[in-house]
Amino acid sequence: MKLYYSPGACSQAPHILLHEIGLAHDAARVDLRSKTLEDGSSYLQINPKGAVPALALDNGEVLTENAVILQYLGDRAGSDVLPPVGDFRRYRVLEMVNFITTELHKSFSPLFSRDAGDETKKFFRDHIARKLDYVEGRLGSGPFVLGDTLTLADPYLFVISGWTDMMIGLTNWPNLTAFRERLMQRPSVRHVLRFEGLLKEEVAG
Ligand SMILES: N[C@@H](CCC(=O)N[C@@H](CS)C(=O)NCC(=O)O)C(=O)O
Repeated sequence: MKLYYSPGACSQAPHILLHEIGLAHDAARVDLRSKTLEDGSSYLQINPKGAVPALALDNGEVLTENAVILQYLGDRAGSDVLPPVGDFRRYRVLEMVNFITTELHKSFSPLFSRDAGDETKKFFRDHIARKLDYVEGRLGSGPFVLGDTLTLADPYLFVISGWTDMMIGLTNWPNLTAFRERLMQRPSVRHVLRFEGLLKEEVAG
């Protein structure tokens, strides 16, 4: 299978998950501005919506939408990253993934946009801050957002914590800060950050 990604984008969540669950994959970098791949071909032929992530499966299907790609990988893993149908813990994982994708992820889009004005950006920063207050309470001392076990929600929340660090600052959320630092120590996360050219000490060095 092949993951289409852009460095630091939400595609980093399935990228980390692929390493957590040890599924063999290729990763193809997408230029989101020009919608092209590194060989110059059009990414719109892979995903006409033009967004990452997309996951090309070995059977020729291309799956899109981050929350659904995460679920697909979770079911392929067959582990506690996504408990099986019938196990109520599954719905707790999906509840958190859905919260992250609908309440947090898309609220960052105006902050990254050149077209959004200061007032719009303030509105979304305040909105995100209120949602992060909820996450902060859920996280507690962790280690993961749903307690003792890493689930689909954690790599996704890791991405959100990075965007928060960049666009708002993490000062108001010590539990989220500690969560980010814990995840940063995981081999899967370090590997993906290095692969995407984002491992800070190496970028600085
Ligand atoms: N609905 C999609 C949205 C994904 C999305 O927002 N991806 C961003 C990067 S984090 C992107 O590719 N933006 C460029 C674009 O949409 O043209 C999903 O949940 O997977």
